[in-house]
Amino acid sequence: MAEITSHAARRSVAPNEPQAHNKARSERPADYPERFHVPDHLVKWRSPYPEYAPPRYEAPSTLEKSPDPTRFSDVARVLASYEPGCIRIDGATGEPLNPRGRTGISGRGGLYLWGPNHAADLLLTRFNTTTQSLEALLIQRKSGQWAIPGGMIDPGESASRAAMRELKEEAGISATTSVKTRELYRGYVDDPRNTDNAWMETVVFHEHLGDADPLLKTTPTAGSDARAAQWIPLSRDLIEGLYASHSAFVKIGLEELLVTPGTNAQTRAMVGDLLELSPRT
Ligand code: RP5
Repeated sequence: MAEITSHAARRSVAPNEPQAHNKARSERPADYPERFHVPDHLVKWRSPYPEYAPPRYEAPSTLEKSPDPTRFSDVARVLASYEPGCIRIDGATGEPLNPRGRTGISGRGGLYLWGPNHAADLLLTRFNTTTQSLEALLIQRKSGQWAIPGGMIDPGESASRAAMRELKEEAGISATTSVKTRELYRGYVDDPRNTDNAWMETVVFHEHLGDADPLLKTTPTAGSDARAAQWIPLSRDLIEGLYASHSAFVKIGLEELLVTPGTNAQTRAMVGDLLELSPRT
């Protein structure tokens, strides 16, 4: 299996310009308690919120399988974030603080690691010449939401290898050729599992496949924990409904397509429509 080649066209969120998170304070997996209400103006830790009393939650699977100790004070490893300088420790509890602010739940929730939990994602797009539509390879998560293929990075594994492994496990596609993939994004994910003390970060790669790409010879087959895997025509509604921050990742990928030499005129027009851009002259 070929290693993904990263290019410089990478985006990350500067740690001194954090964006708000929304799903991490409004959505939750079925087993999570209800989140303590965090209004927009009280998301940032620096905004005083004396009434803030989030429920503490650690899923049974986290307590059973996490390689981290139950108490953060017993953690020996150094926390590493994809957003340098963003690890802050709460002076009161001694636990790491979510860099985007309050989530309405403390503890690790369903995430195994204190602080950042690292994933890798792979956005594959193509122009379908038969249906004349711009498509993305998507998987349907257990929750029913559509997402780009991706998953947790194993210990010692590179992000690019993890992305290729997840493509195989979730969509049944083996990239056996030299895939030239762009690294689109590296940083925080607005994931419904995030808590005040544990959160998702990811590296997202993107490849726009040409008509003759060997990867197109394989029909996607759902595997691992995916309910379905298929090429789906992109629409604004589909993009907006994607899991966690995947909508933002797809939009970044589409923006990159506009500035990529060789992108055909039909694809450019479709991307412009999806991103609601004015026609280019
Ligand atoms: C998201 O969760 C990441 O972007 C990635 O797609 C996914 C990884 O979690 P699992 O699919 O392994 O649960 O935050």
